[in-house]
Formats: sequence, C-alpha cells, structure tokens
Amino acid sequence: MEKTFAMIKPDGVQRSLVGNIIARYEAKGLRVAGMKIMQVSNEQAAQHYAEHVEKPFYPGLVSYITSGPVVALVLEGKNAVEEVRKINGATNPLNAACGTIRGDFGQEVGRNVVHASDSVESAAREIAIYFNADEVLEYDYLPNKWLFE
Ligand code: DAT
Ligand code: MG
Repeated sequence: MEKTFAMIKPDGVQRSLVGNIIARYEAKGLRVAGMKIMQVSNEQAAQHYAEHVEKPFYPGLVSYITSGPVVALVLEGKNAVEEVRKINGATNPLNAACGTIRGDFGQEVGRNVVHASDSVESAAREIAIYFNADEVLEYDYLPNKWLFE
C-alpha cells in the first residue's frame, strides 16, 4: 500500500466542497489515514512549495494557500499517488477533464481547489510538513477485501 498527501485548498473549503471532494477519494477506495482542517503557516507553505520558489507565480501561490483554512489529508491505496493525481485532474482547470475535481470545480490555475503529491518521495516529504507521526493512523480497512483480488 502507498500513502499520498492531498490538500483541499482554501477555495475548496470556502466553497463548501470538502464533503464532495473527500467522497470522491473514498469512493475510489482510498483509505483516509490522516485528516485535519488547519491554517497553513508561511513556513509550511515555503517548505511545501520549495520547488517553485523561483517561479513568477510563487508569491501568489503562498498567499493563496495561506489565505484561509485548508483540509490536509493522508490517503492510502494500492497506487495512491497516481490515483489521487488522476482524481484531481490537470494542474490548470482549463485543461482538466470533466469528472476530475479541477475539471468540475475550477476555472483558473491560481484557484485549482486541490493539491496532491506527485511521487511517493514527495508524499513522504509533504506528509511530514503537515502531520505528526501519531496523526497518521494504521487500521484495518475492510473495503480492501473487495477492491483487490
Ligand atoms: P500540481 O499542483 O498539479 O502538482 P505544480 O506542482 O506544477 O502543479 O504547481 C503547483 C501549483 O502552483 C499549482 O497547483 C498551481 C500553481 N501553478 C502552477 N503553474 C502555474 C502557472 N503557470 N501559473 C500560475 N500558477 C501556477
Ligand atoms: Mg505539484
């Protein structure tokens, strides 16, 4: 099993999309291993988006992600990284397919509703930014019996 990190960004929280978004991850069969509503600090935002620090959109990205509460999630599944990226859709909602979160709910790249890690390594790094070890739970998840042969 693989773990990934996902975030419902401030626009998703303010637009009351939290339940709808989490329902999509759950319906796919991803186990919610960690979840909290929280205010992202400037330090956490800087760590999270360190790879983009030189990009012109970086200041806007940090102010967006810190502009209000977010929901931080640790999701687990057989191919959780790839599955959650697929459910979220393309970075720019303009290019995101209908049926994806960004395709269904977003209109521009600077308000793209959700985040998800792009690799297992990024996931481990990002989970550690937002969660203490004891906030990520291991427990039996009965749907796995019906999800996998
Ligand atoms: P993703 O969130 O799909 O992993 P990314 O890691 O390339 O995309 O970029 C991180 C975030 O930065 C992205 O969710 C939205 C913002 N972003 C990316 N490219 C952008 C651009 N060209 N203009 C404005 N914001 C951008
Ligand atoms: Mg990314």
